[in-house]
Amino acid sequence: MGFLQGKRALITGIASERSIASGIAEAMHREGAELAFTYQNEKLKSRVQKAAEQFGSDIVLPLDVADDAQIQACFDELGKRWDRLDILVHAIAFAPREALAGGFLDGLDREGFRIAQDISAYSLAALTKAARPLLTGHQSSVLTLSYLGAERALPNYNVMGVAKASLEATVRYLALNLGAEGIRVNAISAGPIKTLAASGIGSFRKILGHVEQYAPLRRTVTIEDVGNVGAFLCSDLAAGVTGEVTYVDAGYNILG
Ligand code: 0WD
Repeated sequence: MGFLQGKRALITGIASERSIASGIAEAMHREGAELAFTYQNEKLKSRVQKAAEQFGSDIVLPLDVADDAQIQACFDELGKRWDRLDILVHAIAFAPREALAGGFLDGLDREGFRIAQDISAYSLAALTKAARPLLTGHQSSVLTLSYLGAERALPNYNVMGVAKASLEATVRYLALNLGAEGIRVNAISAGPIKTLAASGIGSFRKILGHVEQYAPLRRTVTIEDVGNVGAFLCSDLAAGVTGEVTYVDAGYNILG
C-alpha cells in the first residue's frame, strides 16, 4: 500500500509533462493518492486533461490565480466533488520576461514587480485561504515550490528572487496560523530543471552546467526527485514537519 493511500490532492501548475507539478502528480499517484487538476487557460486545458486521464482523474478545473472569482469557483466546484482535501500543491510562478533578463534594475518597473509578487507569492496565501474549509480539521498539507534565489542574490533571477523570498515567508506565516487546524505548510526549494518557466530566465543553461559541475551530487535534479520529496512532505510520514523549506537540489545550497 502506498503512503498516500486515501489522500486527495489538488495539483496546480501543470503546463507540460516536464512541469515540476507533473513529477509531483506522478509520485503522489504512485503512492495511492486520488488527484484533481487545474489549468491556467484554454491553451493548456487539453494538455492537463490528458495528464488527468493518465492519472485516472476526471476532475479538471480552470484556475488563473490572477482572478479572485476563479479561485473561489475552483474550490466551490472541488467541494461539490470532494467533501475534504488532504493535499494542495501550488506550483505556480510568473514574472514578465523583461524582468528576468539583465540586471535587477534593467527590467524593473512597478508592474513587473507587482505581477511577480501577485502570481508567485500572494497566490499561495489566496489558494490556501479558499481551500481552508476543505483542508481544516484533519491531517492535511500544502506544498509550494521555491528556489535558492529567495535567499541569495543570483544573476537574472531579479524580481522572481524577491517574490520567492516573499513566498517562503508566506509559508511560515501560513504554517503558524494553520497548524492548530491540522494543516501543515511546506516548500521545496528545487534545483534548476529545464521547464517552460525556467526557459524565461536568462543564462539558465549556464546555471544547469554550473550545478552539474559543482553540486555535491555532481548532477542536476529531476522532476522525479522533486516529486518523491513532495509526496513524502505531504504524507503523514512528515506529520511533524511544517513551515519548512526543504532543498531538493543535489546539495548545491550548502556550497560556500
Ligand atoms: O528550475 C526550475 N524549473 C524551478 C522551478 C526551480 C525551483 C523552483 N521552481 C518553481 C517555479 O518557480 C514554480 O513556482 O516550481 C514551480 C513550477 O514551475 P515549473 O514546473 O518549472 O514551470 P512550468 O512547467 O512552466 O509551470 C509553471 C506554471 C505555468 O506555466 P507557464 O510556463 O505557462 O507560465 O505555472 C502556471 C502555468 O501553468 N501559472 C499559472 N497558473 C495559474 N494562474 C499562472 C496563473 N496566473 N501563471 C503561471
